[in-house]
Amino acid sequence: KPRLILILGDQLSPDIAALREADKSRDIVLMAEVASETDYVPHHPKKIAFLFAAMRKYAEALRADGWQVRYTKLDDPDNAGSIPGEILRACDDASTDEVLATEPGEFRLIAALEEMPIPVHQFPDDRFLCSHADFEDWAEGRKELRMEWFYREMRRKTGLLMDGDKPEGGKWNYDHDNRKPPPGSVDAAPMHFTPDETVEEVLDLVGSRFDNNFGDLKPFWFATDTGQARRALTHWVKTALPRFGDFQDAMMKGERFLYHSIISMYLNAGLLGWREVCEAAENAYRDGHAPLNAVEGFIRQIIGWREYMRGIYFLEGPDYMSRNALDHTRDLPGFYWSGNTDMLCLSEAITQTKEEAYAHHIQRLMVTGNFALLAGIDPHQVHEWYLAVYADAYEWVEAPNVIGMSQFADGGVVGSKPYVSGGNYINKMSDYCKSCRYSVKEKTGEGACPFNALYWNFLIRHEDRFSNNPRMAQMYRTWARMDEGKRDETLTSAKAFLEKLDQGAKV
Ligand code: FAD
Ligand code: DLZ
Ligand code: SF4
Repeated sequence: KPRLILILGDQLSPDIAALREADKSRDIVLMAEVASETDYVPHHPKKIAFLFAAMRKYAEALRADGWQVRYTKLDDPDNAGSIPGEILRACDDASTDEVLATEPGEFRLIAALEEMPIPVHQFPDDRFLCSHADFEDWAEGRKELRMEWFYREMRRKTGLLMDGDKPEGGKWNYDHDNRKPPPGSVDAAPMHFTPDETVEEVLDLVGSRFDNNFGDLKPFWFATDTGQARRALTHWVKTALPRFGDFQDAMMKGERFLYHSIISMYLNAGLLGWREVCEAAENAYRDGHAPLNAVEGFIRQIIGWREYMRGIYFLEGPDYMSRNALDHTRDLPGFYWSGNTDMLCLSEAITQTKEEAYAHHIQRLMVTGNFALLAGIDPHQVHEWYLAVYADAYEWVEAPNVIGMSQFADGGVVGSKPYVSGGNYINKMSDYCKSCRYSVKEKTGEGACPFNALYWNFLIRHEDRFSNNPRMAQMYRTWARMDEGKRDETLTSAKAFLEKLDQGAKV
């Protein structure tokens, strides 16, 4: 009898583990668009459309390669509405009870497969460089799980940018060169793809079913198969990688992509693999096309941060998403769903998120993330927002970035200090402040940049926890030196702002 081979929406790699175990002549590949996956958070319509289009094209490619594929569309009247439901229905129809899967990237779905009335064999997802066991070994006995040490091991393991057993150029990390303020103009743009018939069909479906979700469905220009994603990668390496490093942390009004690669959604869904991506970048360096600071910075994001975040998610376990080390309870402000705020940095980041299902790292960390942390927003609500609104968001990568790196809700597993800043940092790294209603130079009062007073308010609120942190001591000394009137004014200013926020007034 046949076996069912489950392939999820973010498992669209040609060599995904469960498929490698399968027998083309007898087994049936099972893929399903289901409400339980589209609705666990209100995903951005572009994200849903991207995944459905990529799933449908992947299924077509398997069929063309001789596989038998059972594909359930979302509007199929018999759709069981969940992955377990679709497995059971398919088992019934094919008179089988043998199911092979690749381990999902989310505890919720792993548990759902484990709890099925029939056994579902889950193979490890070996599309990653570091297995769960390897990460556990690395973490074992360490007081601090520093990404930098993990990254160096990954460099040695892969041989990427290595010169024998030494790092290329003599240093492991060239981040110091990667902090330039925004350039005068940007001479790069991600490759756009015109929707084909499959994409158009999906756009119709998503447009009618998810019209109420946050986010614009059109224009839709993402790559939706491996061939296209590879073209997008090649285009980026040629046109933008050389300047990626320099402007990695910069933000610019109206410039949504700068020199970023815009490949995270392709990597996370399986259209691209980490190795081909890193090798493309390394080759550009070896050919003299891109400088070391750009290529090292990029490779570090992929074999360092991306793998490290996945390791943390699986190491920490399912309760990670409900951690709230700083006891933050304020509701997520309504403007996260509209962009309707006078704070220009936030309105830029949120508006582009609405239109593109994308914001780059510093926007996510130092604008939307920083504000939520300073304002004391409930980290679980912040987590659900990020999981919904970005085309690249899956819990294994989103949660360690949000709960850990951005909100410090894990109490310091990912970061040794919280990523908070006043308006100064944003002003240094962007050109936003000069067109903002608020004045970044002013520290208190109605017209002052809200980040300024909120920053001190955060530090004082959490003085017990952070004043002994050597990396933050300097800021507490600065506070102590401020005259008392100024300190009172600062805290009063923060309080007035937060009251306005709580009343739902426009800020
Ligand atoms: P580039 O800047 O070109 O970087 C290259 C690649 O490196 C990315 O495609 C990505 O695969 C990888 N990468 C870079 N930083 C990270 C990181 N911190 N963690 C994991 N991979 C990284 N990334 C996601 O893929 N999914 C998420 O849901 C997600 N949520 C985030 C939430 C917050 C609060 C923060 C601060 C970061 C988050 N990131 C997430 C990481 C990062 O912002 C995105 O990977 C990046 O912006 C994607 O754009 P890009 O492809 O243009 O990346
Ligand atoms: C994100 C997502 C969405 C929106 N829809 C589907 C779907 O209909 N079918 C499917 O197989 N997968 C979908 N996914 C991806 C899953 O949510 C993802 O596999 C898990 O969250 C594990 O990472
Ligand atoms: Fe953002 Fe403050 Fe700058 Fe306005 S002044 S853009 S709120 S940092």
